[in-house]
Amino acid sequence: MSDIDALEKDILAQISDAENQAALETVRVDALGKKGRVSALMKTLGGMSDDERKVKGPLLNGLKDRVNQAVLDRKAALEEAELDLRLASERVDVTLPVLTSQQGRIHPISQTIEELSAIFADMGFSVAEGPDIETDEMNFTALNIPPEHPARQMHDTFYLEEKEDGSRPVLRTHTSPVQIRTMLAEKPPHRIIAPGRVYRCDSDQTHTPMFHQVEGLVIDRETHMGHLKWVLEEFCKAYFELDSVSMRFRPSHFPFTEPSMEVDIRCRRDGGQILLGEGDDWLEILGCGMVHPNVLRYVGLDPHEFQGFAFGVGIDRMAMLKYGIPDLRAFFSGDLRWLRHYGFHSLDVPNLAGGLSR
Ligand code: 2U9
Repeated sequence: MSDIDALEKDILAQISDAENQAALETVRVDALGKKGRVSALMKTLGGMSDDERKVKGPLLNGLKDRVNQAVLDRKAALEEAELDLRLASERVDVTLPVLTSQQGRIHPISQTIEELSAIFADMGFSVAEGPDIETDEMNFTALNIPPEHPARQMHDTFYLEEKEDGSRPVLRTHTSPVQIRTMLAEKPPHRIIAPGRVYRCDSDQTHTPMFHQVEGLVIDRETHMGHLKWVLEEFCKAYFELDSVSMRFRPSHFPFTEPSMEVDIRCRRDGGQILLGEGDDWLEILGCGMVHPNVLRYVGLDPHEFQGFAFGVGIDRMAMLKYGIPDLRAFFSGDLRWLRHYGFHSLDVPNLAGGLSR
C-alpha cells in the first residue's frame, strides 16, 4: 500500500470514528487545516518536477476530495442523529392530563364573554370592537339621543377634558357606538355582537362605574321581530343550558329602538336563590327592539330598504345569575381567594359541543 493510500485509510477511519461534531472538526483540521496532513502533502507539489507532479497531482487532489466528501457525509449523519435525539427528548404527550398544580384562573367575566361569543358565533354573528373613549357624536347623536336627554347629563356620563375644537370626548356609556362604526365602515347585511367595557357615573351595591355589556345588531332587507324573538330565545336556552325557556316581552322605551322591549325570563325565587326556567316569577335579563329609523338614516341606510333589531345584555349580571355570584363589587376587587373560588381553569374553553361551562 502506498503512503497516500495508508494516509487516506487512517483519516477515513478517524472520520467514521468521530462521535460528535466537535470530534469531527478536530479530525478535519488535522487533515485539511493549514497545517493538516493532507495540506502538508499538497504543499510538496510545488517542489516536484513536472513529470512527478503530473503523477502525484491527481492522486493528492483525489485524496483531498475524498477526505472532504467523507467529512461532509459524516457531518450530515451526525446532524441527523443529533436531531433525532433532540426530538425524542423534547417529545410532549399532549394527551396527558393538565397539571393540578396550575394556579391561574380565568375571571368569570372573561369566561362569560367567551360563552356569549361562542353562542352567537354559532348563530352566524361575528365579534366587533371599538374604542372605550368615544366622541359625543358616536355615543349619543348617532343613536338618536337628543342633547337634552338625561343620559347626556354630567352625573350619568364621564366626560373627558374639552379638546381644542370645543368637543368633549366621553367614556362610552354603552357599546352601541361599535355598531354605528361598523355600519359606517361596512355594507349591510350586518350580524354582529359587541362585547366590552362601558362606563357610567354610578356606584352603589348594584352599580359599578365600569361594567360590561354585550350588544347585538342584525340588519338586513327583511329582518323582523320574529327573528329577534328566535335569536333571544336560542341565546337564553344556550346560555342558561335549559331545554326550553319561557320569556316575556314588555313594552319599553330606548331612544335607539322603536318599538323597544324589556325581556323577562320565567323563574322561581327560593330564599336568596333564583331558579331559572321554572316557577311563576319573572326576572328581567335584557333590553331590545327594532333599530330606530333615525339611526338607520344616520349611517346612510334607507329604513324602507333595510331594517333590523338590536339588543343589550349586562354581562356582569348574566355571570352572577349563572354562577351564583352574590356581590357585583367582588368582580372588581382583585381578591385572589375569590378568583380561586369563582374562576375557571384556562383550558376549559367554552364551546357548544362540549357544554358551555362544564
Ligand atoms: C344600534 C342600535 C340599537 C342596543 C340596545 C338595549 C336595548 C338595552 C341594556 C341592557 C342592560 C343596557 O347593560 S344594560 O344596562 N341595553 O336594554 N340595548 S337595545 O340597541 C342598539 C345598539 C346599537 C346601532
